[in-house]
Amino acid sequence: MTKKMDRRSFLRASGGIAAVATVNANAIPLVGDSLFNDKAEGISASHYGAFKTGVRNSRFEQAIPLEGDHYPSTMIDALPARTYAQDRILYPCVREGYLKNGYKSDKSKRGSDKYVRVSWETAYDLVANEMKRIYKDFGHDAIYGGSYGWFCVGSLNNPQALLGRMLGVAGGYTSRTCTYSTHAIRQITPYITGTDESSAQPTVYPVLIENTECIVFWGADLVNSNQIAWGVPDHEVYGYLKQLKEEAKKRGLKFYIIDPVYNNTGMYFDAEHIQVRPTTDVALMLGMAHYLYSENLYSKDFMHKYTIGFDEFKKYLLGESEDMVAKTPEWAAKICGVDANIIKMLAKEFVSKRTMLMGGWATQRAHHGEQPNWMLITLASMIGQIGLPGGGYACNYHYSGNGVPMPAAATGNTLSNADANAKEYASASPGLSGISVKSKMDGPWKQRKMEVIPVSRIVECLENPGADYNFDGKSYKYPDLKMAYWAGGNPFHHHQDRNRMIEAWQKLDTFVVQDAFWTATARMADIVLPTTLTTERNDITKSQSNAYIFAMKQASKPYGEAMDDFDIFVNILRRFTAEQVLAFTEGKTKMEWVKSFYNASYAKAKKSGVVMPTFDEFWEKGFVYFETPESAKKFIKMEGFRKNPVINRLGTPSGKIEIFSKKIAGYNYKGCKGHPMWFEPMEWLGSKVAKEFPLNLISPHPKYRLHSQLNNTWLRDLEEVQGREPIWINTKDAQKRGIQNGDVVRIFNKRGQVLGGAVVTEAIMEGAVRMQEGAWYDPQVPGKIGSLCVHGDVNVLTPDVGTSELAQGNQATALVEIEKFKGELPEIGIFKAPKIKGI
Ligand SMILES: Nc1nc2c(c(=O)[nH]1)N[C@H]1C(S)=C(S)[C@@H](COP(=O)(O)OP(=O)(O)OC[C@H]3O[C@@H](n4cnc5c(=O)[nH]c(N)nc54)[C@H](O)[C@@H]3O)O[C@H]1N2
Ligand SMILES: Nc1nc2c(c(=O)[nH]1)N[C@H]1C(S)=C(S)[C@@H](COP(=O)(O)OP(=O)(O)OC[C@H]3O[C@@H](n4cnc5c(=O)[nH]c(N)nc54)[C@H](O)[C@@H]3O)O[C@H]1N2
Ligand SMILES: [Mo]
Repeated sequence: MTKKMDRRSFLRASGGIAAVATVNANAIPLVGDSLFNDKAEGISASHYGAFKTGVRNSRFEQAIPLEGDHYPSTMIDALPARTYAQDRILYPCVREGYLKNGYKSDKSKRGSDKYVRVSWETAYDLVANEMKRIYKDFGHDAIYGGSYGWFCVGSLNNPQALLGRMLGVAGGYTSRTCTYSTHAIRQITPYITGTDESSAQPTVYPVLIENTECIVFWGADLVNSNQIAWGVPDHEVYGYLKQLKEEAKKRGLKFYIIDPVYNNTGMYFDAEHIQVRPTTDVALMLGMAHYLYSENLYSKDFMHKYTIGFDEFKKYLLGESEDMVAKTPEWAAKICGVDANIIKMLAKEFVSKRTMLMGGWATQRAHHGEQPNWMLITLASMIGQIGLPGGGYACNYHYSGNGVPMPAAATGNTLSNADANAKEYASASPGLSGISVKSKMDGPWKQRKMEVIPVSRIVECLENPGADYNFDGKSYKYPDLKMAYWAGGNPFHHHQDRNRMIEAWQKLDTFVVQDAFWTATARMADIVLPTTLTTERNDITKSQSNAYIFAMKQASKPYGEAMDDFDIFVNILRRFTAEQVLAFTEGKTKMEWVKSFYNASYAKAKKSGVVMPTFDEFWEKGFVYFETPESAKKFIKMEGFRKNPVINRLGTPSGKIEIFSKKIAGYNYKGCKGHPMWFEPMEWLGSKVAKEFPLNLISPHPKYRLHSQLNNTWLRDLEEVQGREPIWINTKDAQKRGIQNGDVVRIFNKRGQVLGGAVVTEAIMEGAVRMQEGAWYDPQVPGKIGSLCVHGDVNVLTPDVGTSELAQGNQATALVEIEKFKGELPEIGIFKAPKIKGI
């Protein structure tokens, strides 16, 4: 019998090892009270935060943020509503034409065909038989299982990792590399600084609060996008943002926002708005660089000691190479729309104050998106404050609470948030999150087969089977895909150029979708499999900050016939062999897996001298909390490199910041050369296309959704205009078109057309319009290519063209025209489940 452990015995002095955090049972946040609870108190977690579950009549009716959540997000409140949304998938369904004719069905019927309810047994048979046919006739790489997307948190029920594991065990598949978030930045920055700058740890906030004099939000909306995290957020970052704001009052800390939009962060900090035309930031930075150089204001010492290749870049900057044009502030002003005198003022200010440049990711989600981050690092180098307290740059303050001091994962919290943001090909490999299973796969499966494509090239791959393409210095061949299996992502939201995509998708014999809701993606599937939501199953996860491990306890029964992703995959493998089932489950039940993840952390913690509660104690309490060591509050990005660039050389060939990269120059790419450059994007306000489509649309991340998630709840009411996704338009642009605030408008270009609700505002600059990503695609004529999307899916309008041969990344901007919508307003149909035969 285990004696109930004294809480204090969890507490342990760090024993002189500063980096080791402790488990602190006393500092544990209590949870708020539920209004109603008819069962044992539950706790669960999400990308929006951890919460306590309020249950009544066996229904999950309330999500109460944990007290440990410093600034709970509104999105948490909508979790019960989404559980019982009208568009939840109740039963496995098959498209009528597919049920009759299988893989020989008429694929142009996808989107318009009826669905038929089938039993789970029939659904499993259909999936397994089709996989077997494809393996036999076409080989493993004909099945696409990349399945990108923001599935719910949970170390066990990670559908993407589980799908990879199932397909790996069954016979292999084609997966993906990169993410829609960081496609260009994560490909280019390792060449420049030796690190993927999208995930590199930035200088922590306490250091900024003490030292920084000027903060630049450069296409970064910290106040909005920190609401969510890839793991579970505790929103501690908002406390630091508040301190920064207070600091500004005390000692004149200055804030700039460089953005076409006066975004949430600009407003919060009352920042000075520099209106830059979309996708022209590189020109703006070049203008600053030219001024710093010609006025002799830049740090020669830094350039000399810590960078290479300034000479090659300088020739370009001064107009002595490439286009032979000097990149003066006046040159830049014509492109980016910022007055030359302001460009000079900014450059002078940044170099004379302790300045932190905070870059976001929208600038790299554009044609030639490799350039902005390279140029930002070049500019920061010229400013010369990299590695100093509060100066330099970072490209991820806007994301997942980065910049908040946190306990190192070495303290025992080994649970992983990995996989969808997999860094290398290898880490996209099958494996339950939190544990590597590769080494455990014995038998015939150890030759697990997996190919990859860059994630955003999926449509190009479908259109060009067998074709060669360039990526990151090498040439590859697109596989000939026959089947795609999606679990935990929403490609008919996240991918660009919807109409082209619908046509390309017809190339697939079979499309399987596993989701909880009738998303636009599910409605394009041949086989639809309903999954549980997190509050309907048991799991375990950690906070993004490493400060917590959370128990995720089932609050209500699975809705309809929904099954856990894990069980769906086991049942498919049962159609293969018992050995394969065992390779997948390793003989463990789901709860045994959950326990094993906890125990792995427990063992690791013990090694570093931290005693965690036993699994049973943890499960009862609902969480473990690790304290942040003082040392973590002092972290300065690249401090070591600055102090000693020889010992702490960067992971680049030269060991320094590469303003010129011999490697990249050697690839001889048209769209990415040896140093950062201004390339004209395919569509921008200065291009020919702008004559016909004169407004530059940008598509940032939504305030009241996680991409498309939660759009099927009352959160829509907080923003929508006449039931349509809002589109922000400047007063002058609206006037020219006779558009008033609150009008329904039609937004169109050569790729397609959508309806939106006009928000006429000065918060967006003239010439630009803004529509958030993630509104559900709702074609007036379902399945029809070119049909008007009546709800406002921005990806009907965006182009699907890679950033360049280097990163092959996705874009999020486009040129469009807008007119007032006349005629009868079409109804929104996407949030009701389709009519299903057999019910
Ligand atoms: N125009 C434009 N497009 C963009 C962007 C942009 O800025 N502009 N941003 C891009 C970026 S950065 C991203 S990350 C992508 C996001 O694209 P996605 O991650 O694909 O979008 P989500 O809406 O989060 O889709 C997640 C889906 O997983 C389902 N799901 C959740 N939990 C589970 C589960 O446990 N099991 C199963 N089987 N399913 C589950 C949800 O119901 C939902 O349908 O969009 C990209 N697209
Ligand atoms: N609430 C909420 N938070 C989220 C998400 C969500 O869906 N909802 N998604 C999460 C995910 S997956 C990701 S990848 C991150 C995304 O993080 P980001 O990619 O950084 O976020 P975005 O909202 O796309 O863009 C940030 C800012 O860039 C501006 N911008 C757009 N184009 C340009 C340009 O050409 N130049 C300049 N200077 N600025 C420009 C936008 O107006 C916006 O203010 O956010 C994460 N956080
Ligand atoms: Mo993302």
